Amino acid sequence: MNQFGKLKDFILNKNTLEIIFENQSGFIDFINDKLIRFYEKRVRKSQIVKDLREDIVVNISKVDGALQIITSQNIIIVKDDFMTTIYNKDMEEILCDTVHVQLEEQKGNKELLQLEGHTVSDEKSTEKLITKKMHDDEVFFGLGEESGFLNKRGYGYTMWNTDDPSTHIDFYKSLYKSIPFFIGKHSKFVYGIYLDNTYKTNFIMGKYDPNCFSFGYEGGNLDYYYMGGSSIKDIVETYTKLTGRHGLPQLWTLGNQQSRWSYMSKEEVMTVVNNYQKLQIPLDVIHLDIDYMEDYKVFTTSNDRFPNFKEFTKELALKGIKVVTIIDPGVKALKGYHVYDEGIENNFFATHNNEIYHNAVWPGDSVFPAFSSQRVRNWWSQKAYGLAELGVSGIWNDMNEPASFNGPLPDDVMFAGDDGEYTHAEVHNLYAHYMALATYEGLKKTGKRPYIISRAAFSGTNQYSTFWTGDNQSVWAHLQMAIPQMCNMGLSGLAFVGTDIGGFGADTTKELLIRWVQVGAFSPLCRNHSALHTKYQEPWRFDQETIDIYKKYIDIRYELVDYIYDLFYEHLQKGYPVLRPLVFEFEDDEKTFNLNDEFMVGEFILVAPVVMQGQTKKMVYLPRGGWYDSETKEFFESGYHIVDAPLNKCPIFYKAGSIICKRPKKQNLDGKPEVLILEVLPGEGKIMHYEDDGVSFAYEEGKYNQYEIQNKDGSLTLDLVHEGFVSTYKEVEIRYLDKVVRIPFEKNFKVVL
Ligand code: MIG
Repeated sequence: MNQFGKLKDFILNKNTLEIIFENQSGFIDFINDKLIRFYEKRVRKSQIVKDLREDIVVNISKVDGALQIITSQNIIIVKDDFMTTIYNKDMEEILCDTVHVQLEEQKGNKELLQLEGHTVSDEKSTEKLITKKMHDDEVFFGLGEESGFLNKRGYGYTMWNTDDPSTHIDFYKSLYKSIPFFIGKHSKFVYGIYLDNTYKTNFIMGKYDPNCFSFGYEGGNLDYYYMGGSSIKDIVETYTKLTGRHGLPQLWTLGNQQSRWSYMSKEEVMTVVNNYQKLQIPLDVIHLDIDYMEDYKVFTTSNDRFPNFKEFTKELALKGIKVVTIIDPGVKALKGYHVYDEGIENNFFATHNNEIYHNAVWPGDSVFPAFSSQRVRNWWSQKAYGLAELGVSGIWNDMNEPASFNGPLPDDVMFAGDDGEYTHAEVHNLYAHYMALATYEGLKKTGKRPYIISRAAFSGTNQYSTFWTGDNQSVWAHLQMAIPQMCNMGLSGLAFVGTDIGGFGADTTKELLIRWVQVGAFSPLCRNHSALHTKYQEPWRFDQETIDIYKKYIDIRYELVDYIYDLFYEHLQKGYPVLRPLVFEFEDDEKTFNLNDEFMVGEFILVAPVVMQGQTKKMVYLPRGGWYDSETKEFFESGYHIVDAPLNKCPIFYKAGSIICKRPKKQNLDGKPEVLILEVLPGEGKIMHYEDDGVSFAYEEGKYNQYEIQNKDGSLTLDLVHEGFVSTYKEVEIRYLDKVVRIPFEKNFKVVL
């Protein structure tokens, strides 16, 4: 692309370098040691990134008609047409602009371009491409929830939030979420790229041309961030600092959640809850799908099916159960319906050719709030707060791509914004983002940490919401895909994620449900959900064995809730995901690069689930260091092992040196435990254990405790390193292989194991 032309001159103004080319200027911001932004002048400022600028020193000189830029970490060469190469200090190449040879050769070959996922129209292709050299050993991770495998090399994706109800398969180009961020890794280098552009963007990771990968944008401006560092952890830390992290969740949101499209009445819900309690399978949350509403009108409740809604939520609260209700963005176009009337009166809805834009969703003829405007968000947040006043504890945002039944919204549907009006082309990918923000602002008025579950997302939406992967199916391929999907979401800043346990569409089987809960119990979001007209899939819908195994894994989940909660605190501090691929912990081990059927929860727990029908043995790869079977405490060296995995066993390993915080089993997460259980394995390890009220924002004022716990030289020490909360702990139980020690809880102690 000759967008920029010959390099002429440059101006350095603090951290910003303007490079004057013959056609237009290109800019580089040296934000900090790990973050460099490449861009052209934007029409509108970014709606996503945070300002992380620090004072740093750069040296610039002109060498042979190119610019040579020296920073504390890198040497960067910029040539004509803004062609840029980033090196380390020893002039080893990390990332290098190149020409997309095949694309250049095939100019005019519409078919190839289209195959690669680029938009080609007869008049003009609006896509602009950035193409980089792909190294032979280069692998790619990230890009959010896209389908397929952990390593994205050889695949292509389009970032355009999409609700496509057909079965999600490997070569799917777009799912519900758009996260234009990836991690590249080759030889000894690792880097991240975030393309800060909300229009439709394409990421073609060496799909056709083995020498290069490219990312392109179909509107807006060139604007991307290069993240450097020495590890994937560094890159994820920087990316999540740039786009935001999830705050601490309320503790109960880590509990078991049961959903169905739909539980059709109060009685049905009560039966589900009573069954759970009778079977003593822990449960904290019931989700209500669209049929709790009156005619699918958002912010109404059906008097027939759920009379006296407030009493209903109160009754459930007494049983220790929280209610989450679904909310769709589409507002039924019906005079006399208050949400519609208020929206019309105040111009809250999107327009097309200066008329209110209509499409159809569940309520039939519907209109779409312009969440990109603060006025609209204020209004919507009041409505969300209204639900909280009815005793609703969390909101489930569905259909927020936005989905529409009468064809897609035209590109020139207009949405009000805080920075002028936006076209649908520009703001489509942010629709869910702003809807989540509005919902967040509403639920925050309760003083509690908002719980929102969203289907669609953009980079940064994770500050307000948790996510599920939308409409999977009850097929083994989707259980298999759940693992790389959740791993890549975690690497892409989405910390609180899960898949519909048992699968949403189609009929699940006993075996599939069991294998799925063995994954779901370790997913940050643990929810069983299924579609209308499919087989019911609560744990008791099969046989006693299913109940027993389901209970076993939900019990394990509840024991591990504090371990998981600690990981959310770690996420807030460093941006690390709760559920992570092995490559996140062992990136120098190439056997982890394409490992799609194992994952880690934090640094200590390795989960190796069976994801194949009929399998009762599992080939497990264990990276360096020793590992212990979580049930038998049998020791395993690193390497490949074939382990037993009968239906009632998901192979789980604790890393040598692990300290795993557990709590006694209970039916739900109300109240705080009095016993701190520490499961300790031989070796060396260290954790920060975090304790607070699990509900409010008081932790932001320091009202929490933090304990440093160390496992070293055959002893275990605990030290209170931050005190701001009255601990409920009275006792500590230390489990060390087959030994159990109980001691009174103290703020500092040392126990010889
Ligand atoms: O067009 O609300 O992904 O979880 O049960 C289907 C009904 C609409 C899609 C969601 C699914 C939910 C369903 N919804």
